Amino acid sequence: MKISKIKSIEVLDSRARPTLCTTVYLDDGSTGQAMVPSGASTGQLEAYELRDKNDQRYCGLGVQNAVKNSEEALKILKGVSSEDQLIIDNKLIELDATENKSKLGANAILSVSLACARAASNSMSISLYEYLNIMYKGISNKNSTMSLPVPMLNIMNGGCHANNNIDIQEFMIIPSNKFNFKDGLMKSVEVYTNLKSILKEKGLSVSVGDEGGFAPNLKTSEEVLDLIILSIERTGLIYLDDMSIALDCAASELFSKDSYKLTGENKKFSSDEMVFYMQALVDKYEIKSVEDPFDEKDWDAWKTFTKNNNDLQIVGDDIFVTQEKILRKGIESKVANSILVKLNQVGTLSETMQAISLAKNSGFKTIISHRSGETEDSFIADFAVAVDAGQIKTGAPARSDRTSKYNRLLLIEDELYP
Ligand code: 2PG
Ligand code: MG
Repeated sequence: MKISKIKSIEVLDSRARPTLCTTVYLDDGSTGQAMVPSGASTGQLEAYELRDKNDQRYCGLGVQNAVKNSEEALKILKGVSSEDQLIIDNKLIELDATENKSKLGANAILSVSLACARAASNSMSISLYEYLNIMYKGISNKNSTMSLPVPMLNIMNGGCHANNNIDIQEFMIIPSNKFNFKDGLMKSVEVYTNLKSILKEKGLSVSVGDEGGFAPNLKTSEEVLDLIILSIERTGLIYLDDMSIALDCAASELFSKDSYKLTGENKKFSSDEMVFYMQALVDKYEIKSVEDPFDEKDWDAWKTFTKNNNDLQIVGDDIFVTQEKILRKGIESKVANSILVKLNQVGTLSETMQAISLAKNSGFKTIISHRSGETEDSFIADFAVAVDAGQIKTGAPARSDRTSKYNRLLLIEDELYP
């Protein structure tokens, strides 16, 4: 069905920053709406997020120009079929005509790209995940199935997502894949709830960070990991058999002038020392998955660590920024073995699917991810199911910006496996 109108407004994300909400209208009266998220620990090569920089509004963070640009995209999209996602995305890329989508803004482009997909699924009266699965099959040229992802729940927040001294940004729990989605989520919620009680008993703060995980003032990663394992055991679960731990170190945030500064732990490491530190931490706690253990430019550390850890999931986020070209280089250089997938790092739906397809064809695992600044839009839940991603990370099981994704997955599971 043909696109007839695009309308956007500024709405708020979970950190009180403005973002776009775009509605695409079709000739048959169907509409599709999308809101875009926003990161804090961003990779340098991410697609450009356009902000107004007008200090008179929203402390300079307004997105009125991006709103205008998204609506102006109608001049190239009017009359185009909403089902032609590749054509839509390529037209947006052409109109922008910059390397990093800095003219229109990746936030403007993504809101249109996603709203078109929603409009198409509404017009066809099929679920978004079903529609996206059809699209993914076309883009990947494979008969991809659908599946519920295993969740990675960020229950302790540090780094630039919290106002505490914890150096590592995210401490996540992963329920065993022997559980279905609903039961895995329930077990994870029980661990989260027991962790809250343990923190209270110890007189530690139970206020939360940007992604809904607790953010007490602890100094070392080991203290955090001990508390998480204690809460897994108090839940009556067996560590590793029932529930594992994943980390997102967001190490680019720790790196400056050739060294890693762990302020909470009061340590300063060279690249080699950081490899050693990460290895010791991962071995001691039998960590299952580590994201961004090193700076996005410290490829030698990534290579050594990948070579030494065949059984560990090593996830590239800031290093790959969901861009096919960089991922290809990473695969060739044997850097990491998994990719974190964020739609707004690249800026269109079809480019994101192309990166996923390359990852899968190369034996890389894929994890669909939220951003630390989120909205109630649950697009990534449908997306993770549609591309058979296998895993999703979308924060703690708390705060509506995070639970909207988990709740949507519960609904999808109920639809697919009643
Ligand atoms: C990350 C993300 C999401 P941000 O580093 O993986 O958890 O954080 O959106 O701030 O980049
Ligand atoms: Mg990350």
